[in-house]
Order: sequence, then structure tokens, then C-alpha cells
Amino acid sequence: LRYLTSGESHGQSLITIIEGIPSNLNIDIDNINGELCRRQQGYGRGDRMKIEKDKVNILSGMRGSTTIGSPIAIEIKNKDYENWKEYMNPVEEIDKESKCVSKVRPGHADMVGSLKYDFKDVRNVLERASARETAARVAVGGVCKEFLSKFDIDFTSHVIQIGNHKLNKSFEFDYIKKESEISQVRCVDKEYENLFIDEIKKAKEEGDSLGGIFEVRIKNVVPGLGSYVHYDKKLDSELSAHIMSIQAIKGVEFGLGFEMASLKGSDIHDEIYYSKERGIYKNTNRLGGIEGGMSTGEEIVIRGVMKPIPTLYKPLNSIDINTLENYKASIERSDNCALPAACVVAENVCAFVIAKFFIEKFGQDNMKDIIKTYQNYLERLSDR
Ligand code: EPS
Repeated sequence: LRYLTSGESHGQSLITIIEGIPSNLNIDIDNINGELCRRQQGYGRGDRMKIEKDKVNILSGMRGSTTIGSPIAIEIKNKDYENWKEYMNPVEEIDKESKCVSKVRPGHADMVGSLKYDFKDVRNVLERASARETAARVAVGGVCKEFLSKFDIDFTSHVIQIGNHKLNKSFEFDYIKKESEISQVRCVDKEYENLFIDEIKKAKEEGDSLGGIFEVRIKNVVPGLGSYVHYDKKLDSELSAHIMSIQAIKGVEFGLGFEMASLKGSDIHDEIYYSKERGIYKNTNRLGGIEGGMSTGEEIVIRGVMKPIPTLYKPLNSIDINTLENYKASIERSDNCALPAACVVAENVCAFVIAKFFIEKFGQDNMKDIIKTYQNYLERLSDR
């Protein structure tokens, strides 16, 4: 299973091609559009989200809502292109001056991107480096979620830290799933929801931005996805890589994560039991559902840390990349906190990875064969 995305933030469309989705999978487009809509939500987002109403246009790889095993091409139109076509048209004469950017933003791809690709106009970098691209990745995740739902694999996510406020309580999957969707900041605790909103409001007033931590939970993943035999077969390494690839993400942890550094082995490792009624079981899940690079069958618990977005309305010191004179960094329209959106993006990049490993284990041609192999595997596990 693989995909590529294409598209600039203010270009005509975002495009993606996914290859490796099995045939005869029924896909409900409303569910994919639902994922796109979830990504657009959240207190702290900028004005762009008032312009867009992201929807997929499936161009190929399906007939009558069913996959046919060929590559699936998806387009998401940028409504804002209407306001940008005289600067962004890919083939016609454009106005190269009015939207030219040269005062690079510290912490953004702006400076190194311009040096590396030899640009005088930093817009050539920021258009593609923008987190707008995550809409295409959510569409891919939406397709993967449709596939995984046939095996009851489900995802949820919530924000556990914004700025200095950290929510240190644990919650059940179903509670998170319900409460996160009705919170403006995907926070499942009312007190912290208000603290998060106040913190974002304050940062906005000060022309600043805020980061935080989100948590993704994945349930009903069968034991044995991924493998210990090689670095590139480990489920956790691939999940981390995909989360790290989301714009502004700076770290990933599983289960107790970085807290493990100060704990003893006996405090961390999940003890194993057996009973006739329950089979093999554990009473804890401190490792976050992955051992030896393989899913254990317990909930997968992943957290990611997002840095504050580098566009500041109270800009930092920087330079003009062309004249090398000192200036304040340029201001582009931006979000001042995008943690709720990052949650949804993270769920969806994880859906791609889980689908990829699932297909590697159970086959990829058509749904009937995959379901059969999957059931055989479950039977073998339960025969023990
Ligand atoms: C985004 C679209 C962008 C930004 C944001 C994410 O739209 P615009 O640049 O037109 O405001 O709001 O991107 C960034 C924070 C960034 O640094 O590029 C989106 O669709 O998520």
C-alpha cells in the first residue's frame, strides 16, 4: 500500500493517488468527507477554514462506490484558488511580485527550502510546506479507515496538553470518541477544555502561537501486525515515522512513553496471565499495545508533540533571504493553535500504516481472500 500527494496550499487542488487498496471494498464517500470536515474544526484555527469546505472528488479506481483494485485518484479542490489564480496559475503568465515572500520565518521550512531549491521567492517553499497538504493525507486515511472498519478496527484521538496545561487522567476509548467530537479543542475534560481555550485566546491576543500534545488510540488491532525481524517491519517505527511527517510534529511516544526513563522494569512491563475463560490476558497496557515491533492485540496508544506554529503575528527577528538585511519575519495567514486538527491528521496517517501492515499480513488483492485469511489466523490463535 502506498500513496503520493501533490498540491500547493493556494493551488487549484490537492491530489493523491493510493495504490494497493483491495478490490470489492465498498466505500462510503460521506465518511471520507466526514474525516475532512473533522480536520477543519478546532478553536485556534485561522480564517482559511472559513473559506474551504473540503470534499473529495474520486477520479478513478472505483465503480459505483466499490473499489476495483486499481489506483484510486482523489482530488480536493482549494476554494481559495479563486483568490490566488493570478499568482498561482501553473502555466499562464502570473503576477510574481505582489505575493512574493523573502523575509523567512524562523522555525519554518522557508529559509533552508529557499537555499536548497534556489528560490528568490519563498512562496515556492511555503505553498508546499503548508499543513494544507494534510487534507490529502486525511483523504487517504479515510479510505484506509473504510477498509479497516470491516475488521472492527477503530480510531479516536484527543488533545491532552496545550501550552502549560496538561491533562493527566486516563479515559476509555468510547468516552474519548464521544466527548472529543463535541469539544472545540478535542478535549474530553470540561475544566481543561476551558483552560485550553483561554490559553489559545491569550496567545492570540499576544500575536503568539501554541503547541501541545495529542493522543491517538486504535482499538481491535489483531495481535501480530508488524514484526521484530527487521527495522523496517516494526509497526511502532512506521507509525512514528508517519506521525513525525505531519507538519510541526517534533516527537512521538507509545504507552507510558518518556515517563519510562524514570521507572523500573517491574513498574513498566505488563504482566501476562492465562485463564480458561479469557485466554491469555494482561491487566495493564503500559507499553501502549506494541511489543517487539508487533501489535499485542491491546489498544495502541500513541502521543505526539506539536511545536507552536512558526507564523507569528508578533514576528521574530530574521533576515531577507535576498538582501540579507535584518528584518522582522513575514506574516502569512495561519492558525495560532492547530492541535485539534493534528489529532485528526494523526489518526488518519495511523490508519494508513495499520492498513498497510494489515494488507501485508492478510493479502491485498480482494476483500473475500483477505477476510478468509484473517479468519483463519484468528482461528489458529484461539486454538492455542
Ligand atoms: C491549512 C491551510 C493554510 C494554513 C495552515 C493550515 O491556509 P492559508 O495558508 O491559506 O491560511 O491555515 O497552514 C499552516 C499553518 C502553515 O504554516 O502553512 C490547512 O488547510 O490545514
